[in-house]
Amino acid sequence: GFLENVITHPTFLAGTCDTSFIDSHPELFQIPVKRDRANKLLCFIGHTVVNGYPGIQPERALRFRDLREADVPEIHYDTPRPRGSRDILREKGPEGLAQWALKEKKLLITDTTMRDAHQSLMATRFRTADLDRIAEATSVHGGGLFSLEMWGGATFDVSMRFLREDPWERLDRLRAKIPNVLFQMLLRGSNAVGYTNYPDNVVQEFVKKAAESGIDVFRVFDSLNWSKGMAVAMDAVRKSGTVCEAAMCYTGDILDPKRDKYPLKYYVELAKELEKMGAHILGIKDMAGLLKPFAAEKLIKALKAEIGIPIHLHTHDTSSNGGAMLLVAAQSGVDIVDTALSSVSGLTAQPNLNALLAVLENTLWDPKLDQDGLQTLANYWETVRTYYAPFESELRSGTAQVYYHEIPGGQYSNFKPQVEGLGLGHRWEECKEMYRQVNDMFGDVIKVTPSSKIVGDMTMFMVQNNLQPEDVYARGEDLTFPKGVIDFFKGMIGQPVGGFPEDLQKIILKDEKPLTCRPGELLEPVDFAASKAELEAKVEHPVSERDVLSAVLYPGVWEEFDRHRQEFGDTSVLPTPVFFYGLETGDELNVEIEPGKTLIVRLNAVGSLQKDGTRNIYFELNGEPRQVTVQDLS
Ligand code: 3PY
Ligand code: ZN
Repeated sequence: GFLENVITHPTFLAGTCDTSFIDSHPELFQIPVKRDRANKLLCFIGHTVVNGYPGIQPERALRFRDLREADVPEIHYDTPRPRGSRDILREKGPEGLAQWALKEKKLLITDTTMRDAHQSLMATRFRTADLDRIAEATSVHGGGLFSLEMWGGATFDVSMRFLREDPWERLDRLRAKIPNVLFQMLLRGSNAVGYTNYPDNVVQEFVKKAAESGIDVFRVFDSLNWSKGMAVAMDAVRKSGTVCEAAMCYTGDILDPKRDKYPLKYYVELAKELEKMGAHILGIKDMAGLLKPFAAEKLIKALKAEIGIPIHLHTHDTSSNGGAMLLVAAQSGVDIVDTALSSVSGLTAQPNLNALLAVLENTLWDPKLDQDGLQTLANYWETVRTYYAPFESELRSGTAQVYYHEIPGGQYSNFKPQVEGLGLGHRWEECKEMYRQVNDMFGDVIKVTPSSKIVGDMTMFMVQNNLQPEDVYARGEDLTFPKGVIDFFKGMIGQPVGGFPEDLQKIILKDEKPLTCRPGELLEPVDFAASKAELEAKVEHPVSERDVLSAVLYPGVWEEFDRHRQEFGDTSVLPTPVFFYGLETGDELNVEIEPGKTLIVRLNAVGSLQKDGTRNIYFELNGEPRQVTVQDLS
């Protein structure tokens, strides 16, 4: 790279320079870096051309040339951003913001398009490139939204594990373009953005960094509704000066007298407790979409009478009753609701934002948002969604079955491919039935990440091994249960409402003793400085504090992501159609690797398989021929 560039420079070749020539010509250092970057991207594209993208079955892959570029609504560079909810937070602080939300007559709206909608419809696969391109327009046309849910939940893990991009950078890039609307994230209490309890100081450090990086509202929940598992995260949020939205997860059916484990009284007591613990906003997290319209009326009215903080309602439209439920909730006094832009709404995602706005027009609750502008955002996502077709779940219509199996929307689009991956696709109906039975065996638990994953793991274990519940009770001593299930019964993610079913706990733990305290009390705090040094020694380059956090949360995943970044550079700049599907001979593409710097890439030919298992790929880069060699893994 660099040396080549120096030694081919005419002055160097003429032998007329000493080292001061290098000192006075810093561009010698820059040119090869740029070339290196383009080359790395070509290697990545070449790799995808030859081998496809990991996790996409070749028969489900799309073609770059068939995918249309999405229309981005035009925003003039000096169009001022509307004064938004984030300006209110800046002026009034979290308590003032909550008071404002409480007093507003209109229904306040959160848009989940950038987080839960794609988590629930296409396994969290939306890439930063697609989010970034619509960010400015979102800031303008979505300027009247209460918040954008755009981080947390599964996005953190998936962005590193599958998309090979840095979740922190996604946050930076969106924040830079959307200064006016509150950014909201989903935080799984002591499980942070993971699937297991972390030491307290990891949760604290994570919240601190997320707040510094631009998160304004943290929706904190515990997957068993165990308030003890939420306290550390809630305190950290309050300390960071951001908005603490404590959420209780809704399960069962408060209208059904036979489902008496989680009656209205249970939710009212929990809400009061969360308010006492310092919540600025109460979240109701209806992760599976089980809250029926008239149950919502009963719940919201009761809560409004008992608590003094605003209520933010989250649901999933799996049954297709979600829109109706939100209307009843609005009428009953709910303050804020979650919805998604129409083209990524419905089914296992949130109810339709644009449609809700249309029906609230000329009512007391009219959110008075920019309906035409929000339609242009929905149009953008309609095209972008086509890029992600291989990740779509096959659910075609709303289903009343969800009231029976209770699978959360965010799990559904992931669980089905997992079942298929085990070769159990033909037994999908049986899996949903077994999910319900496992829930009964576990004592009717709250099911949301990670408890829902544990129920799912047990379900797949039982279906795969042809076990019925009675088999587990009869010969459980001889079975090796999935690790997550054992940890759950050990108390490693906390204590379920009403405790564990003791007979099953004994069978699963064998002779091990369960915890009854908070796991965070037992986990050793992480020494971040030592972790940083260790990590740098291991990967042989400097890492940021945010990298250290990513690596502490997801050690193996982060390392693989980092290896990708070292080998191919920042591939998040590639448009999605080429990132997933590569190019075919004759295809040409523009890549903006940074503002104002565009590469024009054309694929000219793919060479034949060589003895060493590689192929040469012939590109044109900005009109110049370029060749890379990649391993053919087939
Ligand atoms: C998550 O934790 O990712 C969820 O969306 C739970 O509903
Ligand atoms: Zn959700």
